[in-house]
Amino acid sequence: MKIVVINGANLNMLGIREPEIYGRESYADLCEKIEAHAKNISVDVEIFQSNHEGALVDRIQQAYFDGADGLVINPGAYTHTSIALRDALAAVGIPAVEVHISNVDEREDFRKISYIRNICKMIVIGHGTQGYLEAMDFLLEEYKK
Ligand code: DHK
Repeated sequence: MKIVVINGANLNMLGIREPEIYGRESYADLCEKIEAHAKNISVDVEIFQSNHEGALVDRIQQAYFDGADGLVINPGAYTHTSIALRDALAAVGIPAVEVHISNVDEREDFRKISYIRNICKMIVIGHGTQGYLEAMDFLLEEYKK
């Protein structure tokens, strides 16, 4: 099974940005954690981060052409703004899980809107970086069905 983990705007700033909200782990720590988990559950994983909306669209499309079986996506702020990301997820039809480190439903009202939520099979919010691993486990279970 091949999973692509896609992170959007400002997630490269983990550990530096608002640690009281996003924690003290760096982006490199997150990538290490994802890679170690992938090894444990025997899935192939590729991790991608960009601050640019179009690059995220390109990476979603690329996942289709690469034959990816699942997507874990945290678009950062593009969650709340991007019809293009929603359309890309709908276009490729790859089972996807929306992840947010913080509990977006308990923050500002504008964070309660997600353009991708009803395209995704599941959402994990407010579980910190552990949420990425839960999303991978879910996708693996779906894949086995
Ligand atoms: C990350 C961001 O960058 C925010 O724009 C989202 C999300 C929340 C997170 O919790 O991972 O609103």
